[in-house]
Amino acid sequence: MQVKTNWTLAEVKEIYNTPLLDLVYRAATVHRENKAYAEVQISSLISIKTGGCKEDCSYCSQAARYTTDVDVQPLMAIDQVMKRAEVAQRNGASRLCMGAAWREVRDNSDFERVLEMVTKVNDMGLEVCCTLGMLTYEQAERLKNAGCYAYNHNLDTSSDNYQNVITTRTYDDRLNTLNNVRKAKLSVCSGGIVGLGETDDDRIKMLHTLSTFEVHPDSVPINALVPVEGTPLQDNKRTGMDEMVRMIATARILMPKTMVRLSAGRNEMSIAEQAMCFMAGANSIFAGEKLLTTPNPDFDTDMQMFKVLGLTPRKAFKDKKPEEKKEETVA
Ligand code: SAM
Ligand code: DTB
Ligand code: SF4
Repeated sequence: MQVKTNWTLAEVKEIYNTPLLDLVYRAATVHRENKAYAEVQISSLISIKTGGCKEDCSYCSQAARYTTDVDVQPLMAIDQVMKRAEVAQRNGASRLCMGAAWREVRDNSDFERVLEMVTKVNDMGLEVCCTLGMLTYEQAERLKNAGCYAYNHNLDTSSDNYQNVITTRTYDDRLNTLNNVRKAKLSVCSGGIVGLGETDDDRIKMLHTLSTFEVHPDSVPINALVPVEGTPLQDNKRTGMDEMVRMIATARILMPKTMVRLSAGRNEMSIAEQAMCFMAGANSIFAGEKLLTTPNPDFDTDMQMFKVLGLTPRKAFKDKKPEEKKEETVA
């Protein structure tokens, strides 16, 4: 399967604006060229450091400046993380994503502790993903050497809309970290949120940015905004199923080899709504009763859904390591 990285904005727009069922049909056709189309990656999230973040991301329960229900928790002990990792693995997760409410990583004892967690969780046979805020190249390299597999760093929205959502950093800061992550040969995970108050054009532009990276992200999470009381976006209306399906299907067509993750928002979706997302090419989810700070379907509920839909959990490390991956790129 060839991967195209020179999509024009007009091409992305045309795909995105296809009537929904035609779009799903096309995306499903692309997805079925992948022989593992019925496999879904299960990733479990742990918030290893919660709340008290100095950034002003207007969707986030963990920003110190908003009054939300989230209690500030210091960096978790390594044993506690290991216990959570064991439960996730027993429940079928192949990847563990550790999230910290940091603006950026600092070279201090907390980072040393995270590196130790990474090594220990990797030794259990789980793919380790971290999402810790901005990183330098050296920090990305240290994560990689400790056994980290992937790094999540979302663009969230278009560059035009970024300052309406976050003012304490720039889009270029985000792109810069993603560059450091790719250079350190970590698997790149980057996506966005639907329901921030963005326009269709913002969604199209974000997908255009992701799908014209020199190498496509290895995974693209598509989150539906979870409106959190106390944040500026608390009253935003629930994201429609059609909006999630459209984003996922467009991402699948643009980035055929990428894992497209149906991320936050599943707690409010029926099995039928999620089925449309899998049909449209989603092949990864976050499972376990909590995302970082908000509820998510529990493992048993998801296993029942997998049974109904004929989906199977994907095994860890099925992909070649990112450094061994050579894409056939159409220039
Ligand atoms: N602090 C780090 C950062 O910002 O990169 C890592 C943790 S941050 C919580 C990870 C991602 O979670 C954000 O980039 C955003 O895409 C997503 N997220 C946070 N709050 C959300 C919400 N209420 N609804 C949907 N997605 C959310
Ligand atoms: C991603 O794209 N979504 C996850 C993960 N990467 C870190 C986080 C979703 C957070 C939803 C809100 C919360 O639970 O605080
Ligand atoms: Fe902090 Fe990340 Fe939340 Fe932004 S999204 S406030 S950087 S934890």
